[in-house]
Amino acid sequence: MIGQLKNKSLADLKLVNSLDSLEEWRVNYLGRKGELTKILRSIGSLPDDQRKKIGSESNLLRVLLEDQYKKIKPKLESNLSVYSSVDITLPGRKDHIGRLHPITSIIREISSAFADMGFNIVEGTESEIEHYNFDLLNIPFDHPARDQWDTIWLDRPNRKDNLLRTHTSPMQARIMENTEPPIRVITPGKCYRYEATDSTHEWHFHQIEGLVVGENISFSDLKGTLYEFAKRIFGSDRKVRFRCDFFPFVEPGVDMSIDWKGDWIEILGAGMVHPKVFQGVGYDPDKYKGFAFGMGPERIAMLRYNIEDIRQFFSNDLRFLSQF
Ligand code: FA5
Repeated sequence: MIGQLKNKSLADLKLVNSLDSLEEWRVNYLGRKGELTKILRSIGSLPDDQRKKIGSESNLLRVLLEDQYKKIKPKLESNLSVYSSVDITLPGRKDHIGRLHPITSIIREISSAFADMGFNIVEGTESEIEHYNFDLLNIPFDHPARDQWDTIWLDRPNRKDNLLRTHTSPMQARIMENTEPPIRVITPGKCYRYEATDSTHEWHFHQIEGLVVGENISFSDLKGTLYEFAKRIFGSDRKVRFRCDFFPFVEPGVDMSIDWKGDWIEILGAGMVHPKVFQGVGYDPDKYKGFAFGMGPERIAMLRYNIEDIRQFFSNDLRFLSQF
């Protein structure tokens, strides 16, 4: 009797496909007037020899059916929640697939050009202290060069010297303090300046700093490396211009511009590392020479992709961004 009931109840359970039909099944077998409940209630009136056997078999079956019920119920509920949260009558829409931001792509492209030339890649912090952003770069407190970078200062308890770095050059000293020459490294990252924006200036932008230090590094290494970089990014036909420039942490200093529709766009500042910078990090300036550069990936992306206004990169306009 119990065996037949077991087969029948399990066979019926296989037909259950909704919460309603599960409830019907439960009432049929486990409910107050259910078939198994009826047997359990009648046990007391059975003859002694059958009571024990039927009692334990029907109890085992009850446990089995209750277990099955508990397993199936959450499955049916979760199916229900999928259907209730998705409106399957809505017309299909195309998936929106994201892509890399053009500045991320250009930073990766430039980084891989330098990696091919044997440079390591290191990242630094965007929050800096005056010591690295200015002092170790030979920019003393009262030096007029500090005025070139109107700075965004950070309001920190017990610290008055915290700022958002105005350039990636502080990484020069941080790297030299922790490394022995020879050094050949680039450090990409974000910078911030409190300045008015225009078509070639943003108040936050990226730079890629480069630093090479060794015993026999000369100005021709600097020019050769930067020409090679320009060739790899813009092709060998694009016109490149070097001019003298001043940065307190290099001597001599230059800037490099790229031809832009008959005019020039400056993409980087560079020069031979100033002896005072070497002294500041404990390097012997008579033994070591080096060059450094700091380039702007936004300007390079403008030149590569023919973008007239730098502010478009961070205006978050998908009509612009989805063209890359
Ligand atoms: C510097 O920031 C120096 N630290 C570069 C340097 C490094 C010189 C190592 C010598 C040795 P400058 O302010 O010129 O220099 O900026 C370097 C490049 O960053 C610029 O050529 C430009 O490509 C980019 N850049 C500077 N200011 C902005 C800005 N407001 N918006 C977008 N790009 C900028």
